[in-house]
Amino acid sequence: MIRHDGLVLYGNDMWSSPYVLSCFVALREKQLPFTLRTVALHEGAQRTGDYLRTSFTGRVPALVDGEFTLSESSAIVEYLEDKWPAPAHAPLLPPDVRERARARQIMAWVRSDLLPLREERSAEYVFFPHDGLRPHAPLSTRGRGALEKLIGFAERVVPADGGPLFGAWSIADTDLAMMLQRLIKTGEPLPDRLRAFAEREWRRPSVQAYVNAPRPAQHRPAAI
Ligand SMILES: N[C@@H](CCC(=O)N[C@@H](CS)C(=O)NCC(=O)O)C(=O)O
Repeated sequence: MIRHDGLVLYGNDMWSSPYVLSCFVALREKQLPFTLRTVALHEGAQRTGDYLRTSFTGRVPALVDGEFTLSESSAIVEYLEDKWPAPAHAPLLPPDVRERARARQIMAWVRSDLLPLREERSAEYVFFPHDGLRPHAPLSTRGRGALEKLIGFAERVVPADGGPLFGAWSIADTDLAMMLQRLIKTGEPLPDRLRAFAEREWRRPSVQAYVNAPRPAQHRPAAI
């Protein structure tokens, strides 16, 4: 039997990282017991020797599985999927090889594109009350371009009923919903189908466990 009692997930102490969210949801969906340890990014704790011995990148998330450590959220998700596969554990990716590839396409895309949107509609607006945050300015031309790209892409992949992207839940649903929540929480109009998709995904218990985690009342930005 594979041991999995040493799992530790490192996340930021503000609980506002979309990348940690993805790994947290993956662990919860697989029903793997784990400890979440927080790293104070605003104090630069990710750049100290202690954390750098655990994390290859000096960023969150990082996963510790016994002697093994891993950074990069998509690598962590894939590791969990490989080590604790379906049917013994809930799948994180669709069973069909092409749908798995398409799910990975979405995962890679939300992590590598839409930078102006990620900057101008930061994840803090999703996880913190807005009265403690710098008010968000209207989107710049680049930000609006990224918004239009996101909506156009999402309209191609979200089913008409706003249900899961590949017939059953996958971690790509969480990743895409996180990106759409940046718009919902900052009052941008969204097509009904996309709003329904993102709000349904947000009600998922594994996502709610992250959304409702006890976090500091006041957001403190990361040092970088
Ligand atoms: N590509 C990485 C991105 C991780 C990342 O950017 N983490 C941010 C928090 S959301 C971080 O640790 N920032 C602190 C720093 O870079 O010093 C992943 O998917 O895990």
